[in-house]
Amino acid sequence: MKITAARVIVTCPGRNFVTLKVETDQGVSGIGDATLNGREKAVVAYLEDHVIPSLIGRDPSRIEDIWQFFYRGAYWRRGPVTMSAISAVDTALWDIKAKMAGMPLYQLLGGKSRERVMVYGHANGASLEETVDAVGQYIAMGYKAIRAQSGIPGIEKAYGVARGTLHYEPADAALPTETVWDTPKYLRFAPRLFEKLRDTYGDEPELLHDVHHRLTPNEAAQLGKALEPHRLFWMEDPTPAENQQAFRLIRERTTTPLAVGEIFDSIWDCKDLIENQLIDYIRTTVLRAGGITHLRRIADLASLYQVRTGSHGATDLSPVTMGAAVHFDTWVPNFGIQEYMRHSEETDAVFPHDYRFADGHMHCGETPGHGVTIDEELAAKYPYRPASLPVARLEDGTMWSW
Ligand code: GCO
Ligand code: MG
Repeated sequence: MKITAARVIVTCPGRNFVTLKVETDQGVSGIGDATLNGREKAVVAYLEDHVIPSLIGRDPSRIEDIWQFFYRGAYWRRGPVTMSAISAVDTALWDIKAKMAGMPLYQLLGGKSRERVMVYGHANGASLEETVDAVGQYIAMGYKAIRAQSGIPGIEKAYGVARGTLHYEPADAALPTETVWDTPKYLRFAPRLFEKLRDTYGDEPELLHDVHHRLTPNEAAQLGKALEPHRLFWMEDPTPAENQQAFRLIRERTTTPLAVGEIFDSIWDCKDLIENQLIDYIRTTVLRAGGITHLRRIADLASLYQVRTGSHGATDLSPVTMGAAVHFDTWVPNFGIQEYMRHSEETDAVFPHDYRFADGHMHCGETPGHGVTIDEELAAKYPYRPASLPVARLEDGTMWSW
């Protein structure tokens, strides 16, 4: 069996997506997601100039060897551009292998560990009251787990809050939007939000919150402690994780569960956090962390330390990632939860898929492969539009983590 062609499809049905399509001499093809929000063209160039020429003519069934060729063989290892490209190749090859076997992807991985996959949705509002209402709407839609982000009095454009009724979409302008951040205002406000949510909806709904790398380890510990009475499912990205040991300072001071990893691209980014049991959930994805092949290694390492998975699933990850992720989640023994932000109708039409939401859970479907395809004719109707993620500054002008 041989790979005869591979090409990159860029489309913008409301937001940009980069998809790799791999074709074979057996008439079977597979697709992988290579979208890197705000840096899409860098991955397109990496794939077209440095990956595809070496892919043509290879045997697509040799998934592991191809992974090693592009990772170990590249000399310049890791980084989001390289790893998003490798992930797309890997996802497309697993899709092909599963189609050749006539099996849904989860079967190839080892079969079902569960019947359905719990997901969490994003509720947000411009004020505390609006956010409380938004959480109620998610409960009414059947969600068992909800992430709550709210506008903060005195802070303009807080992270995670949609403008108008749109789905939250941070890449909102060609050049980065400048936002302002104020930690003391946030630390005073956030515990009040979760107190109100528990008062309103009781103990049952799982509540999550994303700090988006804004706090120092000590501030994060303060927040974690203040949130303990409200029993969060997790507090996400409380501090930047370049220094993995920073999490020890948080861990020693609070029992609020910690989740990290949406920007990690290899097992090395997770190693100290997992081995030292500094986190509860690892958020690496099929898309960013080297595809199914590498994500499986991360999950296996995590399982040794009772760390569970909680893969990133924002709208900048295409339905191709969501499809592959739901198969992975259906198999992985140490599954925790899956993030699920709904895509726009335009996006769902470009990427017909088999996964299905029902009663707060996702079902992966039984179609051979990962169950997601691309309508190339429709995709061509939505040309690429430059869009960047915002940046953040403190009120005095200091650049801060967004
Ligand atoms: C999340 C994330 C996203 C990111 C986005 C960046 O937890 O879903 O933090 O909202 O900001 O994926 O591209
Ligand atoms: Mg996040």
